[in-house]
Amino acid sequence: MAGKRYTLPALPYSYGALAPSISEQQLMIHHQKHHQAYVNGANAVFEKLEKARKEGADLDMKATLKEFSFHVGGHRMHAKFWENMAPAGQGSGGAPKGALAEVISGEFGSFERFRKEFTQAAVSVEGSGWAALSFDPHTERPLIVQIEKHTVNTYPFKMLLVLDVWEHAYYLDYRNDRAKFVENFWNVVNWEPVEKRRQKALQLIQ
Ligand code: MN3
Repeated sequence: MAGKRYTLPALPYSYGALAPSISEQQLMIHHQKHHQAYVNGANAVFEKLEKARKEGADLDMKATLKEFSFHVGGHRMHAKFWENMAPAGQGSGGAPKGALAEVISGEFGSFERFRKEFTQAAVSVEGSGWAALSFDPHTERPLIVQIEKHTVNTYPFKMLLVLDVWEHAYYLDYRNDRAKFVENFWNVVNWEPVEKRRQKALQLIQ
């Protein structure tokens, strides 16, 4: 029996829903072309592995696994990215509330300080990568992560909030002005899934 393949998840809103932070055209290309390419790339590695096993052929395991990490990482990070945004005014923007607000201000001192550190991490990614807020359920502490490509410099922690700062994420709308894109990202952050991910991470070690 063939194993399951990765599939492109539908967005939880329409392509135009995040404008003007992210335009319809920018979001459509990002989802339909870039995200789809990571899904296809991951599935192509499955096919390569299955074919080599069937034929008893050797594979360059180092290269194959590096390729797999890149594509699966790209796929999963994008799926999280779409989920942790929402149209302005629909639960998005502003500061988190409740337990998440306490965890963030407990670690960073204030939401403003967290936002500043996260923004600086996002704006200063060298080349292609992500900024993320991760969470270690063992210490119950959140940690900002600056990721190269999709998986380099990550920790084995749950990703709570992710922001794609590859040029393909913003160049149609903002050209080289990544800082403006990051500033406008805060208007469409959806805190609800961020808190849900934190709760899920806590449950994993209980
Ligand atoms: Mn991307």
